[in-house]
Amino acid sequence: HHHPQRSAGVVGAAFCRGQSRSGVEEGPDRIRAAGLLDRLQQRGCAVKDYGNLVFDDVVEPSGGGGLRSVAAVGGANRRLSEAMKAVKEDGHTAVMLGGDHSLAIGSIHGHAAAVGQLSVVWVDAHADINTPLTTYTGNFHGQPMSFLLHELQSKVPVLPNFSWVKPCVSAKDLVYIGLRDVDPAEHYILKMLGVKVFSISEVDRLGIARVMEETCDYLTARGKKPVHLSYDVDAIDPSVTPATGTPVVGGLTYREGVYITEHLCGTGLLSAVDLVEVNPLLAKTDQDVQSTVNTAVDLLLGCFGRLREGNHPADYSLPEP
Ligand code: NNH
Ligand code: MN
Ligand code: MN
Ligand code: MN
Repeated sequence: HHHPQRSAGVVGAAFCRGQSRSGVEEGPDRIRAAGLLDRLQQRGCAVKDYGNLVFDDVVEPSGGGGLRSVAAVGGANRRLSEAMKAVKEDGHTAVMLGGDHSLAIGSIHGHAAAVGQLSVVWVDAHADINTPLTTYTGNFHGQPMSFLLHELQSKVPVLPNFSWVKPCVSAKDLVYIGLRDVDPAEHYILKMLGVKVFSISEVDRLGIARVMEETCDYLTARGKKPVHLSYDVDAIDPSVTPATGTPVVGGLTYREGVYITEHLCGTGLLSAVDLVEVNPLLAKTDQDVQSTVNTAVDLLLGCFGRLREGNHPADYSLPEP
C-alpha cells in the first residue's frame, strides 16, 4: 500500500461562460488563496503553477440556437486543451481549477491528446451529457461529455469554434458517481450507451468503499489506463459546499467525497483532476465560502496522497536523545 510521489501541474481556468451565473471564474484564485500549493508542497509534492489561462474576447455569431456563448466556450476549451496537453507532456499530474464544468471538454481533450486512451471518473450531481440539441438551459456546463464520447458524435451538430474537438472517450471507459439531478434526455443517453452509473442511490445502497472498488474493477477490467477525475463540487452536499451555481439536496458527505479521492490516488492511475463549479459569489456567508473552498482543497489533497489517518515523509527519522 504505497503512494508514489507525484508532481502537480496546476492550470487555472477562470471561465464562467458555460453557465449563466458570474463568480465561478473566481474559483482558481480562491482555491490557491486557501493554500493549495503550499499544502501540496508541505506534503512533499512538487508543484508547478502554470497560472491562469488568458482567454480571447470572442464575438458571438448571431443566432446560436438558444445556446449560451458557443464561440467563447469553444475558444476557451481549445486553449485549455493545449495547456493540459503541455502539462502532461511536462510529466505532471495535471490539476485544472475551474471555472465551470464546460471546461472538461478542453481538459479531457488535452489530457487524451498527451496520453492516449483514458478512463474518466465523473463525480457530480449532474450527468453533463446533454447534447446541444437536448439542453433545456443552453448552458455548455451541462453538455461536455456529449462532445467527448465517440458514441454520441452523430448526435452533435457542427458549432462555431468547436471544429478542433475530436471525441476521445469511449462510453465503457466512463463512470459516474453521485448523480441525483439527471434530465430525461441524459437518462436516455446513459441507458442507451450502457454507461456505468453509481447514482447517489447506489452510494446509499453499497456504501462509498464498495462503489470505489467496483468503479476501479470496472475501469481496469479492459486494461489499466490513466484516469481523469472530473470533480464538480456540487457532487458534495450543499450543507458542506453551498457556494456553487446549481446546488442539489441530498449529496455526498464530506467523508464520502474525500474517500473518492483517496481511493483513486491509491490506484496510482490518477493522471489529471478537474475541480470545478466553486462560485464564491453565490454564498450567503463568508463561512459558506470557506467551507466550499476548503473542501475543494481537501479533495485535491486527497488526490495527491494525503491520508486522514496521518502522514509522514518517507525520510522521517525520530530525533535521538
Ligand atoms: N442538467 C442541467 C443542464 O444541462 C444542469 C447542469 N448543471 C450543472 N452540471 N451544474 O454539473 O443545464
Ligand atoms: Mn458538472
Ligand atoms: Mn453539477
Ligand atoms: Mn492508500
